[in-house]
Amino acid sequence: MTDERARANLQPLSLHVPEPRFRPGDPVDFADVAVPPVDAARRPDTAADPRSFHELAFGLVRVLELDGTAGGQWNPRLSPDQMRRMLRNMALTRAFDERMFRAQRQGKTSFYMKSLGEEAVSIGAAAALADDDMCFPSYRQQGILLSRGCPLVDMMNQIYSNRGDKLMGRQLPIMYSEKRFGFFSISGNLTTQYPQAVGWAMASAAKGDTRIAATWCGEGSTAEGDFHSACTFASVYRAPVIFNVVNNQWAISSFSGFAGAEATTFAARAIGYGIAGLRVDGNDALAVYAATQWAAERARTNGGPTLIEHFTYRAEGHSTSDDPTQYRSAGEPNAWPLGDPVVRLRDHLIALGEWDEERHAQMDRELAEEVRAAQKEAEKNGVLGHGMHQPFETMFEGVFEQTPWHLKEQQAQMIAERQAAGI
Ligand SMILES: Cc1ncc(C[n+]2csc(CCOP(=O)(O)OP(=O)(O)O)c2C)c(N)n1
Ligand SMILES: [Mg+2]
Repeated sequence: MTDERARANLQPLSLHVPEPRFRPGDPVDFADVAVPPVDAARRPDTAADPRSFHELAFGLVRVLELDGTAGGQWNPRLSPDQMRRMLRNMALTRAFDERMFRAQRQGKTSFYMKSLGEEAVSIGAAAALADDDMCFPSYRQQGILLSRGCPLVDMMNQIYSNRGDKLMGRQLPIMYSEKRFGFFSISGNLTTQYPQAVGWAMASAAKGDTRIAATWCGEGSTAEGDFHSACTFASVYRAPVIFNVVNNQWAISSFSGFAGAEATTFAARAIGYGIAGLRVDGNDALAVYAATQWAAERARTNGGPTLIEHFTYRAEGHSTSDDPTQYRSAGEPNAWPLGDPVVRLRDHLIALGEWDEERHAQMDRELAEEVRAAQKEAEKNGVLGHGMHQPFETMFEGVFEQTPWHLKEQQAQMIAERQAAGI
């Protein structure tokens, strides 16, 4: 029976609606963002029981201090050549992004997404994975394709949906698909890649293969059901998969609190599924490398999945269609306490005596020229919106092995209508 009188003194029920700390015009202070020293996180054995290192889901795996020194148990001790390659790939990603962003502003394509400030997440992982491990990325991991040597012209052809676009203009610009480079087709439907990665990983194991899968999604995307069903399957079957959550604080204009960041970390999601969870400084390319290498070894030795949260910051807009000045303080990107991933690796190499400002500037000039030359080449195949780059009737092809009768009918009708209109 309900006792109305007993409840009479209670406050009415209410909901907590998260609110970001800084809005446009607010001064920014990230003093409460904990940045532990590099030796604070221990590195467990890759075969360890996930229950024995829960604290790693709440701390921050770091290798590079902000003064350019490196240390701690997670230091992967890479050679200067390996680190210079990673630095170059991050700088290439930045140069490519810059050029393609401008191409969108010049009306040569309809859409582009930069990864400014998050380059280490892709480049560190690509360096640690085997080249034939299968990647199921989101739309901000262009750095993987660039690391694996995908020709810039091919990527640009896709962005321009031109005659050279192997996807024949059927995907939104930047939603690449590159079987050659172990890069699964990007989907605009957030987080669908998560269960797909688990399925691929399970198939790899079922076939007795040695390749593993890795997948990426943003922190906002962890709110999707697909994220959770992927974690359940991976946990149950100990699938050889690495789950990367790129926590760049924002999901377009929604801050991370709407995906649960006020209550716990994203790495802590792993604990509920009984899988390994690591929270990593996402602006530290060496830490991303080390965590990925650890998770890859675990997966490849049948130790099961790892969930890695990459703590980073989206330094610019969500995409070319976004204007972050409308919803967040302009001071945030510069106040972000984990710095710039390119600068951090550069400073480390300089501190080692393996790099200098002049070589860095020279590298940037070379990369800008490489990207500019590729752009010129790609534009010979046309740009988006300027002409019909693919035979229009091909839009009905390539989905089904045998085109169904109703699509054949629509295709024929379209051809007839265009002929009648004299196009
Ligand atoms: C299922 C689904 N819901 C919503 C959208 C619209 N949408 C596209 S990107 C995005 C934000 C995703 O943010 P996050 O997962 O944090 O990734 P980020 O863009 O920060 O890398 C949203 C809501 C979508 N594409 N698919
Ligand atoms: Mg995000």
